[in-house]
Amino acid sequence: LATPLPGMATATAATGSVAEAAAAPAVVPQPVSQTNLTGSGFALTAQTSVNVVPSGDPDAAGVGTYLAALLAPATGYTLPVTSTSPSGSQAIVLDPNGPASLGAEGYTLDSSSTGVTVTAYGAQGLFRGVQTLRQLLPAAIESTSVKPGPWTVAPVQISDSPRYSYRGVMVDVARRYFPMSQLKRYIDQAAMYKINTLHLHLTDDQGWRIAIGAIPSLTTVGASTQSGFTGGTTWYYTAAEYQEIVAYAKSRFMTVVPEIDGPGHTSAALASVANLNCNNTAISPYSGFDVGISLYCLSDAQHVSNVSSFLTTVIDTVAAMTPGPYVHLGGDETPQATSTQYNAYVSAATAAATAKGKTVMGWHQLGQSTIPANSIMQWWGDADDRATIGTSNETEDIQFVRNAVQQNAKFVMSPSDHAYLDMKYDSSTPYGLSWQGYVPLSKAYDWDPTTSTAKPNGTGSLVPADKIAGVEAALWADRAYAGSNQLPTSTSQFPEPYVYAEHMTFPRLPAIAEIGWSPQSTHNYTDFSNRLATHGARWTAAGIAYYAAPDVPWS
Ligand code: TNX
Repeated sequence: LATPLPGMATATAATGSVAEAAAAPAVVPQPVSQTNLTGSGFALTAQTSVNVVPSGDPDAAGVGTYLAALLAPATGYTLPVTSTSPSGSQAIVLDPNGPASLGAEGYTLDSSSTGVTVTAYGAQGLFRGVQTLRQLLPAAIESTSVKPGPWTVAPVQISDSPRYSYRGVMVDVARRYFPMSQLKRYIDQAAMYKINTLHLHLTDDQGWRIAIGAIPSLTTVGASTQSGFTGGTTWYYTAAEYQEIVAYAKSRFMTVVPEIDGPGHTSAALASVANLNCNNTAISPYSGFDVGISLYCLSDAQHVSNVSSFLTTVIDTVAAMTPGPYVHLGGDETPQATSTQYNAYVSAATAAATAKGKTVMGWHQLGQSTIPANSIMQWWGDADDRATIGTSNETEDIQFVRNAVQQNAKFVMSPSDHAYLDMKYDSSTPYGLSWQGYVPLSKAYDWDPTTSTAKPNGTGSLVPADKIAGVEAALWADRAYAGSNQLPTSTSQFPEPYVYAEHMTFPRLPAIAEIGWSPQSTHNYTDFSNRLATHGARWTAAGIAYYAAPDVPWS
């Protein structure tokens, strides 16, 4: 224990010495239990090895390799990854043979001067524990070039597991195409905060981003636009590229959820395939900024059949490339659809998904129709909807949610007034929208999934707590350009997608991640923002173009 300097001891008398308080590691999301120990911590050196204890889980060794690769750029060390504990040297031990009671993602982490041990029940929990471990090292560990160190792992005992098993982030690659490298970079950044699901919004009015071999026009025509861009080239993921993203996400223990949006948000499809239109004539590709402008033709039996066979081809292709259990069928914003037309879409799309053994996801509007057993609805309503529950002004959104609850659906919570990463932080934010008002960090943090559709009088919940699968932040990209209060006049207003993404995501995604991971009892905005304040230095070291929000006490 360091001796407190004269004159400094009193300020931290309650928690111990100054050195101890200053060293308290700031883990985000907050672990279930964290005890900060005294002592010098573990000194990571060029002699340290990463020891993965042998187990039946073939993915565990990969977590060791991942950790060694994570530590290499800043330390300059090439740490050996071993399966037998080297005698006489200190090691970071990754043990996947922990008790089943840890669950798929839980872990314990013990660090002291003699070593670090992460214990989990399989590889996935080890991977989550490794994300905590990196946060116990100095911020410079995130640097992409060699830094001097020293590399001390703070001494702690942590025992941790997630509140929810679904903790997602959505990327709107339809409005703004993300090059492969930028999508991978985003996956890595989200993994730092224990996000385990990547929802790709692959299709919308402004673009179709996934190659469907049997329908080449979907990409030759449908991928020729973005929000604010058109012509010259096409922007989409080939089947091989999509599978590369799925595999990259899997290596970060992240499941990809592909979204094929419909029956609205379909201009790109309507421009590519003539018989999806009532007049059997393809529309022009759309590169504007509006929503609620399109609908598959579902007004006669022939067109319902056309749409159904189109969706079957698309969903079969996407399902075959997607090892994860979900296909997201959209369902949002269809002002022109009659309920018969809407139901025809849901019936065709869900039949195609369930035929391939996929669990259906959809925006909460999908709940107005008959949905398959075990479907997951994604709530994107807000406090105004909540306020109408049980009143004569009850919104349709609430009625759709109720209908989904009656069908025993589960829910992922993406309340748009908290979890929409495309909302501006404040009036100075260059990008994004503000139809939900501004979403500063405090608002991104200040909500509870169990009450995000609850009755305002507290007499019960519209969505029972045990039907909440988790949370998801949504990075829409309809306004991924500077000066977004006006329509853009020049492509120079469009930053690289990663610049937009990182500005809107950091610091807010860590807030959503903590809502999804940490027990409700730990939620405290002041504590959270004080912890997160120390992560700015990590993002700087990593080269993340984050927004240094003025309401965070960055240190
Ligand atoms: C609403 S939320 C949409 C998107 C827009 C977003 C912009 C939802 C399911 N649909 O089409 O991109 O608002 O904030």
